[in-house]
Amino acid sequence: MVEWTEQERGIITSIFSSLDYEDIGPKALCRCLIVYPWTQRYFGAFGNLYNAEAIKSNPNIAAHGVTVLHGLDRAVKNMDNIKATYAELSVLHSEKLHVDPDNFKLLSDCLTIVIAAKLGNGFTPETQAAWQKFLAVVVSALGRQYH
Ligand code: HNI
Repeated sequence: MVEWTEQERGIITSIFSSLDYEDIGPKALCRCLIVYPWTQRYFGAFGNLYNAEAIKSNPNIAAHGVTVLHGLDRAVKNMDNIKATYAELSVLHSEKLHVDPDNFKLLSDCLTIVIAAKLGNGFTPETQAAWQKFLAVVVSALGRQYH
């Protein structure tokens, strides 16, 4: 089981409490789809993804970016049991959506970049360390049900 220090818990909770889901979620997902275009293949039913502008103005993508952050919210609320919290979501991404689990890391990196840009100087090395540890646990939990 992953151990969290009080400082790490505090950092993760405070990032989420100040997070504007409607801003950060879409930006992170758009960045992932633009920087790693092969990730677009899972969003064929989402409408126009023709170029970066189309992706950034696609309302379905924006809405899904918010959904992903709400998914992360569940991990924040269950930091001591992220694996079990994501068991079902992992099965969904594996068996139904057939998302290559390598992509979880790509999206989480995009999220880190967007949050770092937002926090500016507030994104200290300690903040980055706690944040990336959190995302690494999320990525591992989402990849658990793949076989
Ligand atoms: Ni993901 C659906 C959370 C990474 C492709 N995804 C969801 C849902 C949540 C979610 C929550 C909604 C589930 C439901 O309807 O019950 N996804 C997350 C999280 C991460 C993640 C927390 C990682 C941080 N998903 C990814 C990645 C891809 C991805 C990296 C593809 C590149 N997800 C999808 C697709 C759907 C999806 C596709 C279904 C969307 C739809 O509405 O059809």
